[in-house]
Amino acid sequence: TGMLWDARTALQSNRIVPFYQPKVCLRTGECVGFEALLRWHHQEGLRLPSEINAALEDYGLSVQLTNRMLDCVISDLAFWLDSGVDVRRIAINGAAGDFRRGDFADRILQRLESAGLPATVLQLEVTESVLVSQHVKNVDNTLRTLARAGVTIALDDFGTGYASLTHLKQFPVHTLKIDRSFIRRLDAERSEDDVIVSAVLDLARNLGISTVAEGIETPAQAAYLARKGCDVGQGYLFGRPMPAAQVGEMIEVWN
Ligand code: G
Ligand code: G
Ligand code: NA
Ligand code: MN
Repeated sequence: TGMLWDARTALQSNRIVPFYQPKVCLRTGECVGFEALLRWHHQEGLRLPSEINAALEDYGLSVQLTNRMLDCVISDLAFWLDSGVDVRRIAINGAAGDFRRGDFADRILQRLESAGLPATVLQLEVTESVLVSQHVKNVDNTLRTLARAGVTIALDDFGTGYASLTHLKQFPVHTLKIDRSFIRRLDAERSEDDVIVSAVLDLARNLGISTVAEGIETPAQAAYLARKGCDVGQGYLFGRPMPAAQVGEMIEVWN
């Protein structure tokens, strides 16, 4: 398809880059890290990941896409470390296809080692669907290897997929990211989302898992979540995904 051709060309010509969206401690207001979100500079403007992801995943190219993002993120991290910009932790997104061959942990850890970076600068976000994929054995081994090395694991879009609560015990999950669809109506009166979000926050607290709320757009949502004990917030209220060049300034302003 034209889409696949475009996507492959973009991968080869380095027109896929990470943008970085800040994560903010809801208690102190400090910036505690960023999520790397891919952006594609296309002739017709900036394209979003959903468009490229679907095209590449169908053709088994998600490994190349993740490698490209990893290379960019690690080179940005090395630059930030050199120039005294403390970004804390950067999260990258893994796809189901990344776990097919069983070499995902090596792909991450070898790059960190080559760059002389500690594993603790990275977090891996995976969606619930990855945990129930057919490569569950590889997923389990990979997440354990990464966690042992110091890469933390976040479960993305929590509450929208198929993962059962058992997965929280089975896999080394450090962080739950509560999906943005539950956050949207939090400042409306008595929405069911209040009940769900409160339950997830309680569950996470009792399991010793930290929490991130996605898609925070209003101060009321942030205040509600802070009151309920949610650790970290992410969303347009704090910042949109931004190019690497703006990250240093963001940290200076917030911390
Ligand atoms: O940035 P945006 O809202 O368009 O992201 C849409 C979806 O694409 C999100 O679910 C996000 O997790 C996913 N995504 C963003 N960047 C990457 C990436 O580098 N790799 C993978 N596999 N998914 C990504
Ligand atoms: O699948 P994932 O949850 O990782 O998707 C994150 C996507 O949500 C990114 O594409 C990002 O651009 C988008 N996003 C981030 N913050 C907000 C927000 O506050 N509001 C909305 N509507 N989208 C957001
Ligand atoms: Na994500
Ligand atoms: Mn998400």
